[in-house]
Amino acid sequence: MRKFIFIISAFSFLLAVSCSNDDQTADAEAEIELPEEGIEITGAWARPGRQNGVTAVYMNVANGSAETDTLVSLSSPVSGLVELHETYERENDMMGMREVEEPIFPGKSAVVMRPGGLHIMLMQLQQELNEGDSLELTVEFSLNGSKTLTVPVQSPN
Ligand SMILES: [Cu+2]
Repeated sequence: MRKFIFIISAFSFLLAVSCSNDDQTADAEAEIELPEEGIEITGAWARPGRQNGVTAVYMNVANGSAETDTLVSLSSPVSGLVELHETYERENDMMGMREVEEPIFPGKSAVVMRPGGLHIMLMQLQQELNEGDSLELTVEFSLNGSKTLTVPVQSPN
């Protein structure tokens, strides 16, 4: 039963991504260069957010090594709780989001986070985040260790 739910959720996630996909984003995905080794994060940005509210961070995670890596933890000084979320389609064409239970980053490939798809959710914001601000985000992988990013706050578009 669990496996069945996983298949369904993976399918609706793909559906959601393909609906919001246009040729331009497909090109952008193809253009992400893999590093020769290790994990490289590019294109990170965050939406503005209110104090005590939530925001989302998007980025490209390119894994140039041959091995699949997994996400161990996420943290940010501006947030009380950080999770990797996926967007999925609920009943009645409503969109929902939920934590990714097994966040994997396959070797020799890139994972793209974007509005309407995968995103890093920052909850319990300790401060207001406006366009032009930036925030620190630490992403820890099991094989590639942790990386602390400075993420610019931008409005979508
Ligand atoms: Cu979310």
